[in-house]
Amino acid sequence: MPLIYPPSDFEDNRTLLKEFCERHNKFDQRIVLITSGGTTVPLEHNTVRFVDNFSAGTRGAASAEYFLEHEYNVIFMHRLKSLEPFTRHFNGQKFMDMLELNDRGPNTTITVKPDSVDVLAPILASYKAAQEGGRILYINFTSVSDYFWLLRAACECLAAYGPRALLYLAAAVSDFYVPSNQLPVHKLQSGAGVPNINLQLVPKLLAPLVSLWVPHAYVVSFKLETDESILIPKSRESLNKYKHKLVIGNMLQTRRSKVVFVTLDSSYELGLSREQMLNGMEIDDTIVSNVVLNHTDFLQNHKY
Ligand code: 9Z3
Repeated sequence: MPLIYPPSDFEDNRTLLKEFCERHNKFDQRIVLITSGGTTVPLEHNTVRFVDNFSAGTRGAASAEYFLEHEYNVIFMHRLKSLEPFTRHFNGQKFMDMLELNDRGPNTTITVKPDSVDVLAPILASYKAAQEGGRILYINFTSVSDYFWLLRAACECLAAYGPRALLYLAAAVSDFYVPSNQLPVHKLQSGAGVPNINLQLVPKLLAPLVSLWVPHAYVVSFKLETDESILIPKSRESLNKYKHKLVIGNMLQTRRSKVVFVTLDSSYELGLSREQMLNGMEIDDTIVSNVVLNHTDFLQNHKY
């Protein structure tokens, strides 16, 4: 993995992570590291083109809001320009449509339309509370290599929390990459013919993360599949291999309405009915409540 060169803003992010973790590490405070969004795989050092994936970061951004509600301090490590907690509700034109321009001219004022106040007010209140309490730290990555550097740096800081740290690895991290020494420096030229792109397997960081970096933390990973018949077997395979606590399996097609919680000795499905979805409920709320219950249970039974 091209871990030789850290991203240019790496030291700044490391300082932010360190300060955030130290500031909140008192009494019984819990902390969650959420990874969110996809990662890019650059095809050139001066990157014009890259391989990407579908993830918009909805799962991670929504879950961050619910973890804050459960009194966790949150490190939100996300793909640059993917969805973020709170602002995700006003993506695209939604925000503009909530506003009204009054008295165009020198005395222009802007107000929130009365029927939008009910939507905006609770989200704004939660956003302000999280900001004012300094309870959420936003850190962003773009490429799979940036992601790895930051993940390791975050774990270095989280280790001090022992079992009070929860890792919620929801980012869709690329399984393939082009090694740094095989990347052309400059933009691939079409005149040079069809490029021969040789993708290699990305090493799974879950192995050192679980056994070395945060050995006492509660680690949850996500497993995404498109073939339902392999979802639970693959999730269990991951648990057996990496020895973490929980895999949350989801299908690309149904990830907004159902997931399966897989542990070494059990699996159970969580889902939303059509009616619940029409009422605006989010599966992420249910997922987070259940993860928090499992984490609480783990904390109560934890022995160093
Ligand atoms: C997930 O499975 C997430 O739930 C989604 C969320 C990426 C499906 P959205 O961004 O989607 O809300 O649209 N994340 C993990 C996916 C993944 O790549 N897992 C690896 C694997 O399946 C293991 S770490 O092999």
